[in-house]
Amino acid sequence: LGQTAKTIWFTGLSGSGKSTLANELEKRLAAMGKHTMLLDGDNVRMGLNRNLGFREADRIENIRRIAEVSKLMNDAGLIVLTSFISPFAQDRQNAREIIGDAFMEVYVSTPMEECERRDVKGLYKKARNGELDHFTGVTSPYEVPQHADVVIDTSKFSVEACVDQILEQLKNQL
Ligand code: GGZ
Repeated sequence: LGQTAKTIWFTGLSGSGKSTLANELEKRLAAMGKHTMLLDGDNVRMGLNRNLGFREADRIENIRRIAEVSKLMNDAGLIVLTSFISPFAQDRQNAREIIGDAFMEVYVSTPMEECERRDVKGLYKKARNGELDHFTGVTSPYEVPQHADVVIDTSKFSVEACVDQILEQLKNQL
């Protein structure tokens, strides 16, 4: 394909803006002639991982499978973008080891208050009301990344500016 494989691994709370940034980055990469694959809840949790929920063991297995699939797609030469909360540091570390040098971690650091204010799907409200168990940030932990390659707060910058920041980091690596 004449391109260097990468996995751009987005992590952050529900509502932080991971999928918005991943989708916009994918468009920008496509415009540069790059071949990409975006993995998110819609295409992974509905299919390959449909037997997994949100308990700790299920999240661990969710992320493990996504890392292995990303690795396979990198081997096929694709630039992979993954958009999952991936709340546990150990699992992100395992993903980094599975994927190797191609791995790039993007921490979408939008504060919890802003994610909860957005509450696009009403899930924070449900979690607060006790209608949704194991909800990240409310009744399930999110371990803040200590070694992210890029850290972006979507409450401070436009989508375009956030994507520019990621592309700046990717520059010379593609
Ligand atoms: C967290 C949940 C939950 C619970 C459903 N906790 O904002 P969304 O809706 O579109 O994205 C969230 C998505 C999280 O799935 P991931 O595969 O990214 O999670 S993990 O990486 O931790 O395995 C949210 C929705 O699923 N959702 N229930 N209890 N998010």
